[in-house]
Amino acid sequence: MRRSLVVGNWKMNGTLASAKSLVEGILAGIGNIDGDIAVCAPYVQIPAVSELVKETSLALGSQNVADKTSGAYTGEVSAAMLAEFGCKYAIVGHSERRSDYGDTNESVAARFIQAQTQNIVPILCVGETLEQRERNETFGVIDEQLDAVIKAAGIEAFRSAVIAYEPVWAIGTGKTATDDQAQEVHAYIRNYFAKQNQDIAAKLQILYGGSCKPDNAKGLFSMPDIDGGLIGGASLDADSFLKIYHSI
Ligand code: 3PY
Repeated sequence: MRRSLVVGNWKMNGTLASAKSLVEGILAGIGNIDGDIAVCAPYVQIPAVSELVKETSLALGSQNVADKTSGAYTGEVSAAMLAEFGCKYAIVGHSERRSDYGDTNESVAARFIQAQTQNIVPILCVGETLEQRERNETFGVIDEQLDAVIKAAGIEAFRSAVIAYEPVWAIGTGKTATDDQAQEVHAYIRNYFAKQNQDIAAKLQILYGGSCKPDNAKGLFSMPDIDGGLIGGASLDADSFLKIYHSI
């Protein structure tokens, strides 16, 4: 009943030329499978990628969005600006934003709300650090991250949102959660929503992110509560990204 979704998070990589050839490579191999696919490009590459993906089944997203509507916020990019270029998704609360740029649960909630004001689907990232996992705090951390968004946006907002579970210890480290470790947390997240609204929980797409690669995607995506992936490094190569997409 849930559609699968694979999203590339390019992070701060590439040039205009490499972004274009990556998109062309992805478009050439997308095929016709029953699942959704998107790339989240750096802001300045969004206009060019937007032209290339027009009228294709490859959707476009951003890696962040401002927590305010408009005004004197130097360096920020609003949801309305992203909507002008046809962004369908916006990643919010990626752990790199939380740890390196001071994004808090509250500012992530504000970004989530801003995205939805422009019909952009927020991809809300949640996940624990290694220290938190070792202290058995994984579920408590995820509760706090989700509680903050539900408090600000309301549970109904999750009818048009995606969750990405990204254990921080698996990001950029080459370490991946095992299929069972990931499934355990995905099931926990689904159950967290089910306690508030069964229908929303059943329909919510929950992606796994964190060193997801062509050789581990199939196992992860075969788990009952994993609906696809948010892909870092492996999304920078068209063949790897397509192999992951074709694993759904
Ligand atoms: C990773 O896979 O490293 C990611 O951070 C995906 O967002």
